[in-house]
Amino acid sequence: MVKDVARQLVDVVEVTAERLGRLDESVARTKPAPDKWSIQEILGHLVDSAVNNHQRFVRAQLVERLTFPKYEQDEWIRLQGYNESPWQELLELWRLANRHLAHVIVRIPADQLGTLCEIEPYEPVTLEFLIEDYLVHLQHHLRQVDKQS
Ligand code: NI
Repeated sequence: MVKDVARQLVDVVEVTAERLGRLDESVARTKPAPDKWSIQEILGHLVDSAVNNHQRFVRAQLVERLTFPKYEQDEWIRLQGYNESPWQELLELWRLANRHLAHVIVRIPADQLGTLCEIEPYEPVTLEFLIEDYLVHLQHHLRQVDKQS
């Protein structure tokens, strides 16, 4: 149920933001290896995921079938300089972007959840799948953050 996803989303971001808020900025910015993301960069990637999915979740309700570009994740991180963002601001941006997304998700009418969404170059999936997968992706990266903090 997407309403469960929305509830879990709020719970997980509140608990995580509280915990990561106590993390030292220098730890958040440490890259475990030159080609690996720091905690800040992972959070930045999750902001990118939130803003892209925000667009998908709203746009999918306005069309018969959604076609939307993917985002080039490493390039997005590099271009936005996430490792130089103020840590507390980035964390707050992430927390609030997700709270808003939860607010959007609970308002999607049930009959819209089957709308097909094609995120190029992948096969089309339903809006419901995108919403569920959004949380799975977020949790995957939070486990990565756990290991690095
Ligand atoms: Ni990812």
